[in-house]
Amino acid sequence: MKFETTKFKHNVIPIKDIRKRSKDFYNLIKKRRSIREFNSQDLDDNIIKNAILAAGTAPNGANLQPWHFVIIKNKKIKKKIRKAAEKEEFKFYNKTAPKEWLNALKPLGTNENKIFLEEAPILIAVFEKKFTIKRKIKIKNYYVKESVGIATGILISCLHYAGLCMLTHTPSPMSFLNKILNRPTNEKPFLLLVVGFPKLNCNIPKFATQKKSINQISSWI
Ligand code: IYR
Repeated sequence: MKFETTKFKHNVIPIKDIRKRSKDFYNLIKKRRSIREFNSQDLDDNIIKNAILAAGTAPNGANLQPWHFVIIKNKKIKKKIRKAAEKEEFKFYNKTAPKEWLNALKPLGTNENKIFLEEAPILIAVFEKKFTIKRKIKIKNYYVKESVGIATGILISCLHYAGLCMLTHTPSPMSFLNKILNRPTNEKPFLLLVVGFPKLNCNIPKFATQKKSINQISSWI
């Protein structure tokens, strides 16, 4: 493909508004919390569609867009995913997880029970594509983890901005998602986003509300 350009149109905003908007965004995003208790209130497809389209604008390696999103609404499939995830999580919590890891998870109070995978109205399985197959030819993708990570961040930000709650769930290993969702082997599950509204009186771990200060997370030189 040859190099062509097109004019960039930037929306110029006065600096005082930029200041305000940066603060507004921080005030909004700092309210995001991972929740694990969902009610079953349905969502319309357009809300999720817009969030997926937003994720698809993420900066990524060579604009090859190495991602695929599967939106799961079907109750039977959610049940299958819950069963398979709980099987893996049981092994994790009772056999394979190192003590150190289990200790790090203690303040979150997580365990192998993943009822939310059935209760939440929407699951979004995010897949990363190490390569793409076009007419039986393998096309390599670049910076796949970075690209899919950024896309997922935008997806989460969009859903939170819209007013929804989420959990980024990462059962390990997640290859059961390929089987259940019928995805090809060039796609690897990146994470499972559980989306919906919190149950009445939904609890969250206090520990997760404590965020590091600006001095702890940044150096200015
Ligand atoms: N995948 C497990 C364990 C887990 C791991 C991390 I790191 C967390 O931040 C939370 C949970 C689970 O989902 O329970």
